Amino acid sequence: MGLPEKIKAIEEEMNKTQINKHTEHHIGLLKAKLAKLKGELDQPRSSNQGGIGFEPKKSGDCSVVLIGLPSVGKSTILNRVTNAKSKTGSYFFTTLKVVPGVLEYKGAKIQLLDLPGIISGASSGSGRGKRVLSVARNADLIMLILDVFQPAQLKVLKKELHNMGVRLNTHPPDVTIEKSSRGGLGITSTCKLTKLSKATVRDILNIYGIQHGNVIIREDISDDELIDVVTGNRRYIPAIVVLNKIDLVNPEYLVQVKKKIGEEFTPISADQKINIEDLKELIYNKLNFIRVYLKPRSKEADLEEPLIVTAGSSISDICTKIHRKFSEQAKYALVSGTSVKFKSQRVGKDHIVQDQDIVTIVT
Ligand SMILES: Nc1nc2c(ncn2[C@@H]2O[C@H](COP(=O)(O)OP(=O)(O)OP(=O)(O)O)[C@@H](O)[C@H]2O)c(=O)[nH]1
Ligand SMILES: [Mg+2]
Repeated sequence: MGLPEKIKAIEEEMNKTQINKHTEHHIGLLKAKLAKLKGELDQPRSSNQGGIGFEPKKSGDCSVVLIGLPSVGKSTILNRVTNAKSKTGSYFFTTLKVVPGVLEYKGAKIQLLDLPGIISGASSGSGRGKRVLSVARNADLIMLILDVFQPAQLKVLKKELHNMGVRLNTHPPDVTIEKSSRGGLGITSTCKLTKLSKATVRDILNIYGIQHGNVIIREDISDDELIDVVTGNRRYIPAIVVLNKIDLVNPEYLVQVKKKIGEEFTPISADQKINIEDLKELIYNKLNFIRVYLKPRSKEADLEEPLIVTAGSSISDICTKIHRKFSEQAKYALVSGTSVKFKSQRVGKDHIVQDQDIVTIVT
């Protein structure tokens, strides 16, 4: 049996199995086997998936992608919020490759990437859809763009991204796995596990060839989340939902859509310039930027042009941002601001900075 047949066989078995307390363990193992096989299926192909126009150069402080079905208005949005001129049209698949644009906002340079539209099944095909979704894997923020008349497209977008290993608006499960060469598997949980048993944890890890080591589980995870941890190539990315073309509907209609979508979204009209400034503000806020002022030794700090980094950045991250190899040369830093107790406090490279800190890197 080849990989695709093995995958199909497991999927069929999963469909046949009723989900209840007795089959939980069995289902968990099937899921793990399926995830492992799917990972194997993707491996040899992933190396040459790029192709012209699909490996955008990262520029600016971070990158944001626009994902949506064809003709929902992705290119119109890009043109509206950035300096770009991406082709738009009233027919499907107007955009055929990645088109970058830059949004300058509050001192940050945010790269937005307009992408070709994806359709249901994109993640399992071998065509362009998969390449589009791989671009999303490297984003700092994903914008899920919906047509005002098709709010149900949100489910399609989420499913396709999920199949590509992208987890939206959530953090990596708080689980550590330390492998060793013998001694069996020690499984400790610091909280009550209500969604899977330790026996299931053990068997799922066995499927991935982990027989010895220590596992510490610090939150009430599901079998899917454990599989995400063992698989290791999942991307945890913040996302926003944007509902475009609201110029075509009345406010009552929007209330109905709100009920259907069941989560926060930003209603806009790229064409009629409605809520565009709110959208820019939301993008900026979601990226969680902070400003850091660099101060050369024995000179004044540059308060005009802050360095923009994401919240949670360390001195080391700042060095890398200044220059790729700068972190190796840096020894420590002198910091003034809310992240320290004293002015010009000496800190190590793993010190986490806060908004408006003044930083001197010492090499
Ligand atoms: N009424 C209205 N039409 C819009 C709006 N935004 C975009 N459109 C129209 O919708 C059509 C599709 O817009 P595009 O920006 O090309 O859509 P796209 O998502 O980039 O499409 P693909 O590249 O084919 O995936 C065009 O005819 C736009 O003029 C809007 O806010 N309101
Ligand atoms: Mg387009």
